[in-house]
Amino acid sequence: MKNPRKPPRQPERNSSRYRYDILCVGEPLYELNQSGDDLCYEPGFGGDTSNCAVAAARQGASVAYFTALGKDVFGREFLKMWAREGVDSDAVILRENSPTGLYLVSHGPVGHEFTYFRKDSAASLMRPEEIPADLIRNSALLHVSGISQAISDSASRAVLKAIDLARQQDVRVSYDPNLRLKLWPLNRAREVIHQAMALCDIALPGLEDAVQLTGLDEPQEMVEFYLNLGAEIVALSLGPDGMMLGTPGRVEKIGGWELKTVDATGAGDTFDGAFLTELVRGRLPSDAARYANAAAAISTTGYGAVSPMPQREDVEALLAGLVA
Ligand code: KDG
Repeated sequence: MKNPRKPPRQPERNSSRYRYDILCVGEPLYELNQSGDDLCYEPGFGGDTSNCAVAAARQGASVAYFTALGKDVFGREFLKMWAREGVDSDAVILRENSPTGLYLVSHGPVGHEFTYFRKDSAASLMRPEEIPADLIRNSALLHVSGISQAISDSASRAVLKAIDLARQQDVRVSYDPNLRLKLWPLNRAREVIHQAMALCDIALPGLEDAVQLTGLDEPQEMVEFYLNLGAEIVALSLGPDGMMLGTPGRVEKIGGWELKTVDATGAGDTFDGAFLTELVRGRLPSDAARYANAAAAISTTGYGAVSPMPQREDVEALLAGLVA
């Protein structure tokens, strides 16, 4: 059954009600990314919702992030990185005795593989009562993900509390399933993710995740599945082939870009941040999708989740045909 919802509302940028265009909630992970064939790992920043926050800030959105960090070197590096990127982290909780999560990205013939060191991390201890209600009320849009819910039961409930507060305050909600089967089994993931996505306005699944979560074969059917679940806008990412966009009564394919990919880590998060920024700026979903496809393509041309993310001028140059 389609969930009952309020009439669609475009988030208004810079209206007096909202201090932030986008608030992201989840777990940042310090990143070590294999930069060549040998065991040489370059430091960087990851964590899907933090990636989305940075991508949005680079496109000009006003962004806040909420999580918990350890009082450790990686936690301090995240605070410095968000400050450099213009992502507000004032509400981030610092925990004395729990670490900031870490992951390795290794590259092989079938693409990238993640190895996590995040058990009992500061973010995984997130509890519903820690969710900052004021921050949600002051944001036009809340963005969360399946990873934000996979890291622990209490974090999962915290995400549901954030969604609930957003709905009460008429704040739009976007959700990327970001299925990570190293974190939880498929059946549990499907149940939790679809329960949450039924409460969201914007669904941002990737094709491989949607195949597993919906059990469907055709992208068009997957888009319809998420529209029926309750989203007003579904952006199904098809990787280099672009994306399939669903809005009530219309499903269309929007082509992608073939740039020289070296590492696709964070490309989906870059898509999310760019797409949400453009929606918040009042652009049509199809224009937002074209823009976000270009941003995501650029993000695959360098190693790491965050460092190759484009600034707005890079995306506009690609769209204008100024870059091959
Ligand atoms: O989408 C990229 C993220 O998956 C990566 O940065 C790490 O958040 C991460 C995770 O938990 O896999």
